[in-house]
Amino acid sequence: MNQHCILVGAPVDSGQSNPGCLMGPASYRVAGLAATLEELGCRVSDRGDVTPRPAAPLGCDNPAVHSLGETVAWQNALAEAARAAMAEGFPVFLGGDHSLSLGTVAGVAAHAAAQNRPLFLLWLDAHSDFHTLASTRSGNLHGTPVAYVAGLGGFEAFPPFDCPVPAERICLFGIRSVDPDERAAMGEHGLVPVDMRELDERGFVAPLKAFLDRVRAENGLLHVSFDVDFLDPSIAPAVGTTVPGGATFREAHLVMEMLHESGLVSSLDLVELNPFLDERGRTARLVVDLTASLMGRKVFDRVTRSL
Ligand code: 4U7
Ligand code: MN
Ligand code: MN
Ligand code: MN
Repeated sequence: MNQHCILVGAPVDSGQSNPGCLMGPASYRVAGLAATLEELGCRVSDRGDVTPRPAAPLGCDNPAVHSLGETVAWQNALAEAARAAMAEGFPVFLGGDHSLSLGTVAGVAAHAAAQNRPLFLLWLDAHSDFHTLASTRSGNLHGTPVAYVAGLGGFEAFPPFDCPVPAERICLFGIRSVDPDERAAMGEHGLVPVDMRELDERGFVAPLKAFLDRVRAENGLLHVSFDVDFLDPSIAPAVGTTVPGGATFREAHLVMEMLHESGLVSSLDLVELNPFLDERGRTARLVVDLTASLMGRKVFDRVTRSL
């Protein structure tokens, strides 16, 4: 794989209330992400961490919402960094909590629009992240990025997003925690997630393949947003919002291997790792290994058996 991987650190911690995600980029670097990608034949440029401009305090009608000004400052800085990185190669955004995708997806979408190509979004997550500023009860903005990039109203405090991703180009995959307001909003918007129940019944291959076939048919760009809580907490303890019943080790690698084989992925977020909650770096190392699978490493070489 001769990709030019651009590592962009996004130590965002303002989108939730469990401090520690700001250590994520450092943890991936310590776990050897750059060297791992180089071993696979990628050219790697580590651009260091993005620094937002000083945040102006911002408020909104929902008193639960916190750190709005800070999150908007990150969003602006990351949208700019994402757009620049897309012009150069394959960006890997090292989070940071999931509010960073408010910025990365905005930047990637602007790039796709300039190229006149449709943008598709694969959201690997336990949660649907479909809250608006009005509906969030926790006030944690890492629960809002899908609604924002889908173009829902109720984001007046945020920079306007003029190239929303239509529902049929968004695949929420691995979902097992949806709040009532999110469920209602998804229903109104026509967004049908691929939840864990569906994956239990149909397996991981058929639903993922169906989505990838649509990306290919429309010559789309594909942004993958990988929330570490997509994984089962037994293999990935370093997240603030664990939900039981997540993807196993092999299920997650299979997703990444299929993504590699598709050749369709054009950018990647790695979000929600909280190294403060990790056990001797095992979650960080697992995410590095999953990224390696996405970039072409085979965990198990396929054995051809002759009968
Ligand atoms: B993540 C939650 F209530 N829905 O709004 C909320 F369950 O980026 C969780 O997917 C949001 O980790 C999780 O706070 C956001 C909660
Ligand atoms: Mn999540
Ligand atoms: Mn998320
Ligand atoms: Mn989380």
